[in-house]
Amino acid sequence: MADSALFAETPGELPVLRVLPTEGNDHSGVSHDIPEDDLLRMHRVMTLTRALDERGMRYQRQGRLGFYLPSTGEEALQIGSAYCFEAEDWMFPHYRVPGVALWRGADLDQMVANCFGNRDDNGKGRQMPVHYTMSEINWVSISSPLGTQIVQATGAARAMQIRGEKRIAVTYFGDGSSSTNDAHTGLNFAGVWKAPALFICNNNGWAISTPLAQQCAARSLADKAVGYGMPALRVDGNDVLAMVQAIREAVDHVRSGEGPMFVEAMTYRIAPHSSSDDPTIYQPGAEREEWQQRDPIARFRRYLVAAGVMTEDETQQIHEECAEVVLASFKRNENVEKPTLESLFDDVYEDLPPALREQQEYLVAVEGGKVRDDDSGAEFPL
Ligand SMILES: Cc1ncc(C[n+]2csc(CCOP(=O)(O)OP(=O)(O)O)c2C)c(N)n1
Ligand SMILES: [Mg+2]
Repeated sequence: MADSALFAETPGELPVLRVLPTEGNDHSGVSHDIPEDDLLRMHRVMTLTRALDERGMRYQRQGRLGFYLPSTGEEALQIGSAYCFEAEDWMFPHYRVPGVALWRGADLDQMVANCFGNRDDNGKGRQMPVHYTMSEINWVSISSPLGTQIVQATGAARAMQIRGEKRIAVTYFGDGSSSTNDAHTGLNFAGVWKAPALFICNNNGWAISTPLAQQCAARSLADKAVGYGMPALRVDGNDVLAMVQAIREAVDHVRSGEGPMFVEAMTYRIAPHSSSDDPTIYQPGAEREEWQQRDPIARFRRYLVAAGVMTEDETQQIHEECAEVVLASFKRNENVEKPTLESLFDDVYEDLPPALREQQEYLVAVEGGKVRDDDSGAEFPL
């Protein structure tokens, strides 16, 4: 990574932990103690995460889905970290880590139902696509406002500490989100309380069109941890085995009661921020292409094949299987009806107050064509 302008390693910075070679086929220096079955499952879930992205973006481009947000190229960061947690730990995620949910056994159909906001969606169509809610895997609902999950993780970790529990709170956030007020508040109080929280900063170099250097002057994001009184690690986020090594070390530290820890995982957003974005307008093309060559799935596959864990043909077969499973789920969910407009008013009050009941009846009447909406075509009042 030293050859990238974005992640130039200046003197004094923490080294970036790496296990797999960035290129080539010399795996003689690779060492780990991960059982073969786990390696295979890691590969499968990384491939499934990619397949979900590919189908989500395609459906959006075909006009069959309103919005999608990919994490393409960031699968190692997700699955390598997810591997290190226990089922009873709590996740406070951002929108760029669906693979963590898949690793924890999330129901793919439920995730796709969220993307369509249909009647099977446990969020009843009230969340943005890719903003999953899955309490059954200890996954807190994703918030669009950046950084809010960081304070939530600190609060939950503090509660776990007071109750004397062994579990930990894990939060994921981007490089841009590390500059929010909530990041400061969450990190600061986790440090003060020595709360069992793990902060994983997904440094993909960009906050939509803002490059890291335009929103943070620190030598590295890991440097920030010093000011909050917690140790930090930097790791190659495109190297799934390095992620396991780094996050294991961090989890051991946090679970032992020594306090929180900060991990800066270095990757690059090779995909658009979302289906609404065109990064070719602002990302240097050569840089993106260079990072596309560092695909974490291809890199892991080179190792798995070289180590005799699987053959090229088997990797291809898994790719096809994952694509099929995802396509079947999209086809199924595409045809599920949307929640009724009326249902927008449910779940807040046990008995709907009269003013809201009136609005509900009005909305239903407008939808049914019984009443003309006088406001239609009016300016949005802002
Ligand atoms: C508080 C807040 N400010 C701005 C936005 C608009 N916004 C949505 S995503 C995003 C970029 C976030 O970048 P980063 O934290 O690096 O995460 P990434 O998208 O790169 O994974 C911005 C500015 C928002 N959702 N919330
Ligand atoms: Mg980012």
